[in-house]
Amino acid sequence: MQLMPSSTRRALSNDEKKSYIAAVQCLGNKKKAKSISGIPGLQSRYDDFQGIHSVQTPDIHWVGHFMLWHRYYIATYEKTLRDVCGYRGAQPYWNWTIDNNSGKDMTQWPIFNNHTGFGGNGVYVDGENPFGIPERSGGGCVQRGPFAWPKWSVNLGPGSSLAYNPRCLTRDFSRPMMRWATPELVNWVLNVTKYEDFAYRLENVPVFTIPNVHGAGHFGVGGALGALGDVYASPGDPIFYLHHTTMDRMLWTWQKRNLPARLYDVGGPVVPFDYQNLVGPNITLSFKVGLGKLAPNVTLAKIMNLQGDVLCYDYE
Ligand SMILES: [Cu+2]
Repeated sequence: MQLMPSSTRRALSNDEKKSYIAAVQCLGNKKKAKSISGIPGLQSRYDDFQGIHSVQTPDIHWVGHFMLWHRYYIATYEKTLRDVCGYRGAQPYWNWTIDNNSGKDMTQWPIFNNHTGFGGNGVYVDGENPFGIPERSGGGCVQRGPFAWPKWSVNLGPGSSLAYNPRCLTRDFSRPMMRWATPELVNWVLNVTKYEDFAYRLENVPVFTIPNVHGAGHFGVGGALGALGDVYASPGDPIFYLHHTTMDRMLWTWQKRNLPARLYDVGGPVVPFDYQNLVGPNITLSFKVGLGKLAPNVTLAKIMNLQGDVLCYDYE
């Protein structure tokens, strides 16, 4: 598989932003982009991506291949936006450190703009907050913008449910969680020599007292009741892809700092949380990741290089 060449940068023009959002909306339209995953109940290509993430969630988080599975996932998503929906631009990333340090209220951040972004917070609703997400401020439906109901519907979840369950996109901003998105924390993740340590630092442990940049995007936006805070169903919020593209960019940044040593360095457990290898081995370059019917299975060796046999893109 060969992806179209693309370069990814922060400052998109309004037209570029709109064309990306239009392509995502197209992917969610079952008439324009009919499901091919074969997972019962799914209707659109967008559902396919959310579905395959949900199905694989127990095998692709807190493992060595977490970042590489998501790399392949996003690259395939970008390819599908191009092939199925005629998208001509690049897959954008959301550099949250810039917004986080801007001094502006989250509602003012460009990514949440109702006209050129993804719309903002959900309306405030009372609800369960089992993990004690601080200062949660929404939780209900996103009211405006391109992903407000009924222009957009989240069709799977909550949690691991794959039953067709169309409902509004929810967000539940937490400013304190978003404050984890600092350049200092990014640098801490990058400042290791082995992939295994990079991957561990990036994902860290799933608690809400130890800052990590992965959690910042998920819980700063998704909070307790928002789609993006749902480990299985989080790709129901299109911001998922911009958040994870930033982390893929971090991985490439880390690789590029010493390509001879890092282009093909992998490690970390096959089994979630098995960092001591008490249950299984570490991943190797011959370990395979897949996306069901959405793309062929590939070995990790094939997706280490952004400009190799399978992938063809770069970051600015
Ligand atoms: Cu994920």
